[in-house]
Amino acid sequence: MAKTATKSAKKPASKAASKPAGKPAAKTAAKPTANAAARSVSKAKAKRPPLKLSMLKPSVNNMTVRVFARAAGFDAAEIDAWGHTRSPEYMARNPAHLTPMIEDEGLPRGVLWESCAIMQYLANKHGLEKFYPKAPAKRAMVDSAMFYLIGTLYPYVARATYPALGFPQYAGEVGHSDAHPDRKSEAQKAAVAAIAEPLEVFHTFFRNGKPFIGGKSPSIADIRLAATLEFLAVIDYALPDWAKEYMAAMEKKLGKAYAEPAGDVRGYIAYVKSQASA
Ligand SMILES: N[C@@H](CCC(=O)N[C@@H](CS)C(=O)NCC(=O)O)C(=O)O
Repeated sequence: MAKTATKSAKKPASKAASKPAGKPAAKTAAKPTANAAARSVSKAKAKRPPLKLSMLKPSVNNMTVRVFARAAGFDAAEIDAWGHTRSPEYMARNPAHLTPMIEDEGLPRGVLWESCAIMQYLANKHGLEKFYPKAPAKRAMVDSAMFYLIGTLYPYVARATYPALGFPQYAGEVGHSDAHPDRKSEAQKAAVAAIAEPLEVFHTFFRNGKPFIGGKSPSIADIRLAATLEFLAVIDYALPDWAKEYMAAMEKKLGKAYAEPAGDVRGYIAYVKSQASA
């Protein structure tokens, strides 16, 4: 399932890598800054060591790590990888050509991709128990929520939103085929309908009456979930009240650490929506 999510998520950026999809993306990402790392320091005094992060601004996979880096107080040097993920230099380091990607000397291959793995690694390395509890049982629930998201919820979200976002879907799917537009529309609607069940699981099972999956404060699973739900705005998905309140609580709790990267995703969505209604 994770493979599915990865494949589905690769596509948009593949396209993005060769052809920027829209104005905000162009604004935010078309100016390649791969060689000119833009410092993005959270307003709060950075307490962690510098972090080199290759990212794409319109992506919720990237938003996840960008929010975490800010919330955890890393001094993140964000490198806009727009248009560079398939370059020989990038692929020499990261043959999966994916973002987000961090560079860290402590890693066997010097780099790490996959948003959840990055947050787990950084939390482990720097003892950030607030975001990723150490106790095995508590940690297992955070891991379970993240795997469930990547393996089950995200593929539905991708199939439901990528057509509207202008991102291609992955090989083998109706949306990727040359099927009649009606068939593609049916497939998209089926994916939209499928979102409700896993969404409810996050609410009833993982949150289980608590404000966040992590309890009183957001865990890395909460950051991953809230960022993922941001994409649903592109299809005006009717989020249940609890989910709206949950996202608002995430933003309130994390402040600019959440709002700043979310602003890039929201800006992209606003742009594609304005294009669709033009
Ligand atoms: N499951 C991965 C998905 C990562 C991913 O698909 N990244 C896309 C952007 S959303 C990417 O960088 N694609 C670039 C490419 O394929 O060239 C994660 O959570 O980090």
